[in-house]
Amino acid sequence: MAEITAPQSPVTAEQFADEIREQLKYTQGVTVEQAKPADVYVAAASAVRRHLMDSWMKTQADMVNGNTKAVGYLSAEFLMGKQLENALLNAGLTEQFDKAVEALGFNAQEVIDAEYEPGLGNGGLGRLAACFIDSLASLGVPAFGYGIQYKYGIFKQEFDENGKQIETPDYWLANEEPWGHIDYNRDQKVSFGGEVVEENGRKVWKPAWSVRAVPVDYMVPGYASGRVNTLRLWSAKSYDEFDLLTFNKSEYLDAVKPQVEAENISKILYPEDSTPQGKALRLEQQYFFVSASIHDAIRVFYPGQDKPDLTTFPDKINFQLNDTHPVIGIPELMRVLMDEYDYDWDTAWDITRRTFNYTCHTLLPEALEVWPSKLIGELLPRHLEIIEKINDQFEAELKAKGVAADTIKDMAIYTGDAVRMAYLATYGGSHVNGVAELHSQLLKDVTLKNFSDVYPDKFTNVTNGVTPRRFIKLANPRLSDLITEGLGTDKWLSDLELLKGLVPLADDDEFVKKFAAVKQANKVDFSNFAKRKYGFDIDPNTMINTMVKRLHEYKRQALKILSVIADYADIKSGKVSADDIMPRTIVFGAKAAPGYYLAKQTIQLINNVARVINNDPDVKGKLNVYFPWNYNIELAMNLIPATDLDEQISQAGKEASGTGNMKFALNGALTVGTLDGANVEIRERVGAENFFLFGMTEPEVSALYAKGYDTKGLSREYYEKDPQLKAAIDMVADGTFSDGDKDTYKDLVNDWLNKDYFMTLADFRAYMDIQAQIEETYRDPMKWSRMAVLNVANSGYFSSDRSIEDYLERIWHTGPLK
Ligand code: 26M
Repeated sequence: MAEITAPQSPVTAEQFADEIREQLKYTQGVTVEQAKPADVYVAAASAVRRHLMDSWMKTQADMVNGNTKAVGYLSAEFLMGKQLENALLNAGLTEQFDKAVEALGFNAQEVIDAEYEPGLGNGGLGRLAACFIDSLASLGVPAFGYGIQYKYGIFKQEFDENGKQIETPDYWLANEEPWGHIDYNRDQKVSFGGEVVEENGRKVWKPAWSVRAVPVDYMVPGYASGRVNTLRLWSAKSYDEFDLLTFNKSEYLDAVKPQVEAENISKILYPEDSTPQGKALRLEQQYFFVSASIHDAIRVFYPGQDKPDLTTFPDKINFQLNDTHPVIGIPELMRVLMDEYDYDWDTAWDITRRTFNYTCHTLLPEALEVWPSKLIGELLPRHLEIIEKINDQFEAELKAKGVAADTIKDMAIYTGDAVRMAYLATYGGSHVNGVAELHSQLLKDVTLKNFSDVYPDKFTNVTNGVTPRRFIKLANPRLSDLITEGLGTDKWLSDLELLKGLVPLADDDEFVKKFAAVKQANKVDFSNFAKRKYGFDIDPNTMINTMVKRLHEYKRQALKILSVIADYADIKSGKVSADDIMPRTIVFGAKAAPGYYLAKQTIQLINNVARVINNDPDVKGKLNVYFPWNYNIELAMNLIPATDLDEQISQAGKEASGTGNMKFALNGALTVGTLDGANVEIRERVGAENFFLFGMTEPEVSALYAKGYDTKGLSREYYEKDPQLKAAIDMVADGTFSDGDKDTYKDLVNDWLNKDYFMTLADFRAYMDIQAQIEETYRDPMKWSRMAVLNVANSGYFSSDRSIEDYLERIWHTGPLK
């Protein structure tokens, strides 16, 4: 029997059932007989929360009293996923819940499913934040996640009858939400606009308007740590509500206008995840949550003190800036220290610099936020002054270090017209990190080269990771049991490198067969899930080949769909017989930013390729394409464990890390991928022979740009020279996937033939070749499964626990509560 160390609550299933009954009766006012699964969900959630309460309070007390520095993870996004299952696991109540709910006459899965998934993030960056706060709690590190409780999360994606993406609002708070606790007594005032005046030789900011930031607290229970941290999401309320009480103006309806405007600040998550637009509301959101969080941290760590010694602030808490979105926190802390607490500039700067660190999540220059000075000046006039002064000091520092004048100009934080947030973050904090080794290297060599030349010691790498609790234990219980059986312990859930112990089992045919059976059972489950949720008929006896991620040109969903079209064209032309094709089901999941035209065209193309191919009798069911709409955490948790082959095919040098790639490898999918982001490190660890590598490397990509690939239209040569590629593109152009209309995809086709910035065409041949090799391998099931076992066994490094340990050692210099 395996050694089981998972947390166990002392409460019995019967007692837990009683607790649910109590909640139903005394809080919700429904009898068990009247209750629906959604009622039981709310009751169970409230009951679990009660179980976590003591640990939560103790963790907070220890954090304030203790001698361990805390972490404040400042992030505009936390993509948490459903909470109940995770809370039950970490509270040690999973079994009791299952039994209690059955005893009450309900189906456990139905109760779990009744939770509405909060979508307070766009993609990788938001999900990473969620994995990180899980790991911080599981490691017992005192931490706050600080963000925004958007009223509307990422849009719900639907497809219209033409296969086009339709966005509908995600009003996730339409039903009772039992997790967030609104704490009106711990609000903060956040001000905007107005002007800066001189009074008695001091700068005084006279803001024009203020909003009330009200914290909504979510428990973040650690796994097997006994610790429960806090995710504090700010919600914007109007102070004018108070004014309304004494309202006596004539325009009654106009009176609520300011209130509506204030509450707009936390109304909606921006659905763009690159090429940020300089929108005032977005800057308001950023300042809103960052200012409230900084003041909150001061209140938490110096309780009841009017004149706290804030020179110790960086010893109490370090703020991690999750991308540039919270970087306005740097001038804000300067302002707070100087204007609210009377520190001089140099002291304030020293404190600020020791408080912040910055994580960059991109390589695309257009994704680095740059704010127009005019906008900052209107919204935050005092901050603009401070930024200008930071820039003056920075230029003087560079000059003193002997940096050339034109380089200093290139490095400007404040250009006169604009403020470059990545530069402000790099200068204003202690450390800068990228999110995978290749990414961190490219940051030093390209994106932030000048900064790395002047401040080489600031730069470091922390490779991303994912939480094994949600993405193995909860998502893939069968594999979890098999791992525990194979290792003889379940300790791997808090020490994922223990998966290495599975390496010898890759040579044990019995184990490999069990592993294959787990995958097969997961595929059957997924097929049922897809039928229930989407009405799809997925054959679980085909290879499940998945590409899920935001839709971006650089991620190259276009490369995948062109390869499918090429295979289809081969069947239609009789070059290949459908009988010889290895049966495959290709599953896409992707949301496009609402204003991203080519991304939306790609979605439309994929949907129509699916429609045509899935219904063509010539294909004989050998090639199938499905595009479940509204990819989210729930779909990920169902699809990843069922996947045989995962696509990570971004153009080399563009994907900062990727985290889906890690989830798939840990769930025993093989990867077809480029040498990009964390793929590089995954391949190193699982072994080159267990990874399907193809395509140009980053230096090769750079060399091809230097030849003028995108500017001289070189992609057309690839089209002309490769008949299979030509056939595929021609098929898109000739209306095969648009009922004969030749215009539907003309912009997409035009881009491929004349620009193709992300070199889809240049990598096409290599991609087709590797797919042929993949088919050959898949035809040997034992070989494939052995490779998959080795992927699982060697991916323990990609736990977010390891990422957090790297942050602790390299950046935060702190550790668990004592
Ligand atoms: C910025 C300004 C205005 C509106 C939206 C944004 C914005 C929001 C999200 C910009 C970027 C956003 O996310 C970027 C992102 O998800 N990056 C991904 O981060 C992952 C975690 O590090 C990496 O694994 C991915 O490679 C990287 O693309």
